[in-house]
Order: sequence, then structure tokens, then C-alpha cells
Amino acid sequence: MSLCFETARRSLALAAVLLGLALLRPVPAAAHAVVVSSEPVAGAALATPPARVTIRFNSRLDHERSRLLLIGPDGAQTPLAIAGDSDPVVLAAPLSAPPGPGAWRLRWQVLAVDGHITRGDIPFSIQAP
Ligand SMILES: [Cu+2]
Repeated sequence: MSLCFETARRSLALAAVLLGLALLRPVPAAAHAVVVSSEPVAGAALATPPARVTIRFNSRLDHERSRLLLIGPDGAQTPLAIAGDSDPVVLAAPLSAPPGPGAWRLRWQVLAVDGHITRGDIPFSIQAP
């Protein structure tokens, strides 16, 4: 009887560990919005500053709840106005002032239609003339 009880207790403990592992396992990335391509491309060294930034995702986005931020070589952060006419899987914004020479980062945060928020940075640089 006590052996049986012990076995049951071990099974329960094992079940709890397995459940914990299942909960810790990351949700497949395909369920969220991830970057498919961007303009500028991550790591690009551009000779001429872009007039517009564009990021294409694998999933439809809620444009109203998505953000684009341009971080300058001096660390200054400029929120970008997301173009309202964008493709449902694209986040695009015109750059009102052309970025000067140096290292820039395009920081994105998007809400995908599955309700999950993802974020990331796209670094690029503008070469000195
Ligand atoms: Cu998701």
C-alpha cells in the first residue's frame, strides 16, 4: 500500500515537472509577427539616407497599436508616424528629416492579429559623404 502511494506521489511530482516544462517552453515563433524583410536591411551601410523606412512581417498587424522609433547616433529617440495606407503585414514610415551620418537603429514594436506583441531593433548606418 505504501509502495503504491509512493509511486502515485512520484507520478504526481513527475506530472508537475512536465507541466512546468510545457509552460516554460516558448510558443512557436510563427505564431507572432517576425520580420521577413526591411528597408533598410539590418546591418546596411547606406551612402544616401533613406526617405522612408519599411518593415515587412510574416503576420497581419494592428497598425494602431504598433510603434516605430528611430534612435540616432547620439541616442536621441524619434517616434515615427506610421503610414496609414500600409499593407496589413507592413509597417512603414516616412522620415521627415533625412538621418545624418552615423549608426542608427530602427526600433519596432508590433501587435500581431494573434494578440501578441513582439519587438526588435534594425541597426543601420549612414556613411559620411
Ligand atoms: Cu503569437
